[in-house]
Amino acid sequence: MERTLIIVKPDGVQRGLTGEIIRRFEARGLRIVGMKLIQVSRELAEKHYDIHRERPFFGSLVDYITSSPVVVMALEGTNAVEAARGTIGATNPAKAGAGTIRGDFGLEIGRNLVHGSDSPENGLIEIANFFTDAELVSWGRDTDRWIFETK
Ligand code: D4T
Repeated sequence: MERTLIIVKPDGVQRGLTGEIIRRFEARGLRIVGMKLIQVSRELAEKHYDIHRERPFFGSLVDYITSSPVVVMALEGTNAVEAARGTIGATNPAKAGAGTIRGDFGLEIGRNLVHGSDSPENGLIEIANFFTDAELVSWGRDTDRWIFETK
């Protein structure tokens, strides 16, 4: 089943929104298969944001994600990547719709609260960057058949 990496960024953790953010993904039906609070190193941040290395905001992006602890989650479900990005909202919170995490809790692009992988391929790569195999749990919920039609 498709997997995506979610990061509750430093502003989300500092503002006490971690529980609310996790709640939204759980309510959506996504299954948590990995979760931990970590301090991201500059090395890991630069690896995670490598695609943005040449962009003018790269430095501030790395400073931001390493500025305070984050909560990282590996989530699993049908169309997990697209579903999570819908729940997160547009990159710039100013343009994110009401009802999305960024639309409900954010104002600025450099404080956009949460990261979600942008493709199933990147989901697997990013999860492997943040989690060891031993930290990921394959399990089933008793509610899965009420969320996944094929279960
Ligand atoms: P992430 O990767 O954090 O989930 O964000 P998105 O997938 O929605 O957006 P992105 O990869 O295009 O941007 C990554 C990260 O960079 C910040 N950013 C982006 C910024 O500070 N200024 C900018 O102009 C852009 C495009 C916000 C998210």
